[in-house]
Amino acid sequence: MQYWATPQEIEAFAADGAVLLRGVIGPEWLERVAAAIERDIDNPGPFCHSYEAEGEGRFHGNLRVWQNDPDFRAYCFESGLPELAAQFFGAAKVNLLYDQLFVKEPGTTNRTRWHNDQPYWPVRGWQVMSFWLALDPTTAANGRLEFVRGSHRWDRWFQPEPFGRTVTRSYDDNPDYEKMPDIEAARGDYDIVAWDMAPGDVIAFHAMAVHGAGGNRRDDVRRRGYTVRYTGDDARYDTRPGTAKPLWTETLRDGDPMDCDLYPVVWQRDAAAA
Ligand SMILES: O=C(O)CCC(=O)C(=O)O
Repeated sequence: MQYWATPQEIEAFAADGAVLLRGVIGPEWLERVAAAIERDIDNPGPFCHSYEAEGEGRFHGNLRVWQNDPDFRAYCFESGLPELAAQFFGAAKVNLLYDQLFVKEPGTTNRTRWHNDQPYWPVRGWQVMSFWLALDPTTAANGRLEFVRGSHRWDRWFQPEPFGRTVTRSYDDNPDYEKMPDIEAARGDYDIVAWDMAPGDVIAFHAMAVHGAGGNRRDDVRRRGYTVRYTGDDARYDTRPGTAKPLWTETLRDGDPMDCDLYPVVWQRDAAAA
């Protein structure tokens, strides 16, 4: 069943840059995505970027997984998230940007460093957002996401840094980006917001929102997160330096609308009305 955001949720997203949506994804999709995650861990695609675990655990990351597995693809296209993105954007068209896995196994103490997403991505425009799906009960103890409230409106582009020591950077420095301040060391100076989540809950967040996550300090609960990212009407391909090379395409030139095989149109108002 399609999840529609309430006016309060849309307002919270606009003001805070992130909002928790409860029970967006039902048991059937959860089962399909969970099975696809296990397939990806066993047989990861070319963009796998597992981060070296600091503890006993394992931090499995991968992107563009929709291109490898029909169930990830179906989720990105048919789970109702494109329509939901259109609702948040107020857009007539939604493109899939890409999807990404973040699986922290029990005992994986790695933090996900504070960052904002759009500096990594070859896209400009305001209508760029993500939906982070929890597949496990997620709390402060096993690495729930945290956001700096309102940071999407700072208009600050922070230099991406790898999430793990062994990850090869897939992007260059951009001289116009600034260094991320040490938010962790000065948490009290920031308005940090976070939510405990149940499987099927989703956090909708803006691509410029500053966010991070703790490690999974539980020894009995995984923390499987699956993010899908979409763009709306005003998004344009952007060849500025510093973006992640696995997201580059030869098909588009700077300033083009996103539409192409890598960034397919997944929802259109005209088609939905027909
Ligand atoms: O799940 C995590 O640890 C990080 C998620 C994240 O940064 C994202 O989805 O943009």
